[in-house]
Formats: sequence, C-alpha cells, structure tokens
Amino acid sequence: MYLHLDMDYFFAQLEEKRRPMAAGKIIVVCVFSGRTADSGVVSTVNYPGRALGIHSGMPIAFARKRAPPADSIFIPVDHEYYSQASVQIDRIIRNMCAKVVQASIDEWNVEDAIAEGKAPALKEKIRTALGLACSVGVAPSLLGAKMAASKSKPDGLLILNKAGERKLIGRSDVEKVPGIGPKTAEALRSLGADRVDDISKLDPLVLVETFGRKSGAWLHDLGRGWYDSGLGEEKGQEEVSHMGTLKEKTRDPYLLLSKLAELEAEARERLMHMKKSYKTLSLIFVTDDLRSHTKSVSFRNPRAWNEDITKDKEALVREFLAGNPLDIRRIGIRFGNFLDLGGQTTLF
Ligand code: DCP
Ligand code: CA
Repeated sequence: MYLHLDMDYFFAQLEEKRRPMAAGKIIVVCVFSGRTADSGVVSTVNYPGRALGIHSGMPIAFARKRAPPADSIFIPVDHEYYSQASVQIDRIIRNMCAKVVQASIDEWNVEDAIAEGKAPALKEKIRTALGLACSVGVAPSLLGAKMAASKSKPDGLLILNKAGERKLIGRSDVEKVPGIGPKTAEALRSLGADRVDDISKLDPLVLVETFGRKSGAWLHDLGRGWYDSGLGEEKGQEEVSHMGTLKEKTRDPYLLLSKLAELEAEARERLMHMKKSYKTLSLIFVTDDLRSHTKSVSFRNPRAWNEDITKDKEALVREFLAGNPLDIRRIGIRFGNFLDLGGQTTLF
C-alpha cells in the first residue's frame, strides 16, 4: 500500500505553534520583497485566512485588504525554522515506515505493506512530537494516496481499498488530479471530459494527438483506472541549514564556535543521509537589531559531508566580527550548492 502525508497549512501552522497568543487570528506568512512595506507575495495562510479568500501566491497588498488588521498577523517567512521541523518529521516517518521518499518540504510518499495500520500512529507521533496536524491518505496507488490525503484535509486520514480508490479518482474533476495542470484540464474539458471517468470515453488516438504519446497514454490509463506504481522521485533539496539561539547575546568567538559545532553536527547527519557533497558553506548571524547577515565561502572542489571545516568557520566568524559591531543573538550554519554522490559515500 502507498501512503501520502501532507502537513496542513505548513508554514502558517508552524508560526501559530510558536505564537500561542495568536490563537484564533489570521496568520499570513509572507515573502516580503522589501521594495515597499507591502511588496511581495503570500507564501501561505491558515484556515481562517483562507475562508476570506487569501491564498498562496497572492500579492500581500491584496491579502491586507481582505484581512481585518485587528484579527490578523503578517509574518515574514523563516525557512530555517520550517526546514528544521521538516527534518524532524522526516525522521519520524523514516523510523516508522519501510520505503520513504520526501516529495517537498512538507510532503512524503511511503510504500509499506501495512501502511493502513501505521497511518494513525504516524499522525499521532507527529502531533505529540511537534504539535502539528497533517493529512494522510492510504491507497493501493500513490495517486490514490495523494488524492485521499487532499480529500481528507485538514487533520484527516482516509484509507481506501481498490474500489474506493477507483471511485474517488474516477469521480474527481480532471483538474484535481496531481499531474494534470490547468492547460491539460482545459483541453480535456473541451473534448468533453470534465471528470476522470469521462476520459475513458475518448478515443486513445485523439488523446495521443492532443497531448503527445507519453501524456496521452498516461491519460488513457488514468481513465481506465490503471494507476502508476512507484514512489516518485526524491525532491532535490538545495541546502541544509540549522539555526540556534545563543544562551546570551555575545561576540565571543569561542561561544559562537561552540554553538556552531552543535548545529553543524545536526546538519551533517542530514548531509550524510542525503549522500550529498556541497560547494558553499555559509554562516548566518542574527544581530541584536534582529537583522540577519550571511557570510559564505565557496569551494572550487566540492566538500564531502564529513570533511573538516574548522578553519573555514573560524575565518567566517572573524570576518563577520571585524565588519559588524553588534552582539549576536542567533547563529546558523548552511551547506549549499549540492552535488549528488549517489552511492559513493563509502569512498570517504
Ligand atoms: N508555499 C509557498 N508558495 C506557494 C505554495 C506553497 O511558499 N505558492 C509554501 C508554504 C506552504 C508550503 O510551501 O506552507 C507547503 O505548501 P502546500 O501547497 O502543501 O500548502 P500548505 O501546507 O500551506 O497548505 P495545505 O494545508 O493546503 O497543504
Ligand atoms: Ca501542505
């Protein structure tokens, strides 16, 4: 059986979690571009905000018009925080399930003979460990599992057998099927197929003519209820980073480097697991005025996950301290610009 797990309103849920005072408010997570106070787009929004029509990708200024100022908070994205949560969730899933592929920062695909038995415990574990809600679908195909998860949102669990899966997918509007984009959906509707079942009435030759060999064949199979098997591809992550808050604000290189060592250990575990080497090392410094500064070094030859970077860290810390007079509150480390090592980790 396949299982698909998707975190509910992920970035906004995480922001809610660290702001208990904001309970009940509309939380709009924003990518501020900095040009004017409100330029940029909405990254995501919690359910009370969605009820007012606010959605991902909407200009922040539009969202402001819909959200009553007294009931809403607009927050800048904090990728470090979200990635750390994502890593924790990833660990939980890998501990409990057989074959796991992370599909995005907040989505996982799982193949496990007893996925339906594990699904409730998986949801519960994520809730107790992180305080977060997710939606889970289980079905004989990955497509069925994905559609079951999205159907059950929020905080849902939907387990389908073969017949249930066929019914859910067959009756679905074509544009709700992952893999069918808006253009394909429009073309299918113009051929008379509004729902997936209707595709089976279309001539396979017309499908291939309209959508090409590969997509045409895929759509034909979909209409017949023949769904792909397989887990899909692991989404390439471009960086691994870990941030932490210092016990007290400081400019002491020794304290900064010892905090970094802690964060580095966590980041390295992740790098090892991903079988990655990297070309860019960055340190992130959040100063007393809450501004964030990054110092980076790029290597001509990629570094393996377990190579020593003591000298590079020391140089970056020195460089930062020389150029900025303020105390540091938070510090972080980021490995970026990845190269795939495939199965070659044993070489190092
Ligand atoms: N995201 C983004 N910009 C987008 C879409 C998404 O920045 N256009 C970010 C914010 C989301 C996260 O990716 O929290 C995950 O995307 P999802 O599409 O899964 O959306 P949510 O998790 O926010 O909501 P849902 O409950 O519908 O899954
Ligand atoms: Ca999600």
